Amino acid sequence: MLTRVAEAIAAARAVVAVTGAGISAESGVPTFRGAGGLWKRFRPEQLATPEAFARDPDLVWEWYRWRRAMIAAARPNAGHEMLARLEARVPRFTLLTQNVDGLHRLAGSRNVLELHGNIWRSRCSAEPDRGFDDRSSRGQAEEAASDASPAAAPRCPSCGARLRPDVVWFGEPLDTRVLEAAMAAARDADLVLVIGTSAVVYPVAALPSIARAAGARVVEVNVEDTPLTSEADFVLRGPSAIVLPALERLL
Ligand code: BJW
Repeated sequence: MLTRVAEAIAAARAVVAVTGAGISAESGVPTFRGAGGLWKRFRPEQLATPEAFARDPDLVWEWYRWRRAMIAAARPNAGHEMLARLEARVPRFTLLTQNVDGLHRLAGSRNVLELHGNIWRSRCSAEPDRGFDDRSSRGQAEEAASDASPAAAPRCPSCGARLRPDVVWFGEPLDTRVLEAAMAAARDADLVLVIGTSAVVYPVAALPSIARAAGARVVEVNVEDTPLTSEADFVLRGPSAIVLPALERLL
């Protein structure tokens, strides 16, 4: 199976990788669903919806600061690194990620579309176009927060409204331009690698089917079955930090 997938990659002109939380699991970043997943311990409707933020922005920020601390300590793993190298080997390669952890770029991937945003950015809840990069030591968002209590939701330095993490919560639309670019890449692909996602969150979960309907072959890399498994042309069962480098050795 691994050899046939390697041959399909070698023959492809346009490859799309769709990644989810599972690719970062071996970097120590918890997934959302399944054993040890965040949604086993936390309720999405209390933390990852616009209503939750309106109700208790301090609680939401506490959760995101805790996750930022975990992600700050994480390094890209062999799976992220393989995809970064693959980009250089394939004529057209697009990485579509649901992950907000930024580990793909840290691994060296360049053509990355972050469909659910990035945990290191925040933006004004009143004026969404006003965004902040909080990664560089203490960003403006953190500065603003420290004026109040360290646990409080930070405020926009320009207008005083609350800042929010620049991620996509349930019930919110994905950035139209990013989603359209992702759909165009999916339609253009000869081969789609779907890696470490439970494939239950839409619209991203529909991208492999969109690609397949346009003629692409679909490869799933996951430690367990997902709703996508039955329509995948190839299924590589195992941890992505093991499976992806093994695949690369056959290229
Ligand atoms: C490994 C591994 C290893 C582990 N190696 N593998 C159509 C049908 C039904 C519902 C909807 C629909 N359209 C929209 C909806 C509603 C909703 C939705 O999809 N709900 C479903 C859950 C039912 N979608 C939305 O609300 C989206 N918005 C939207 O559609 O807007 C429409 C709209 C238009 C106009 C106006 C208004 C609205 C937004 C979705 C946002 C999702 N947000 C989150 C949080 C992001 C921020 C944050 O991180 O805090 O995104 S939820 C969470 O799930 C996160 C993830 O990106 C996302 C997907 O999870 P993922 O990555 O798949 O992780 P897991 O944990 O689920 O799976 C991990 C996998 O890895 C497992 O399979 C493991 O087996 C595997 N694994 N170790 C390989 N080592």
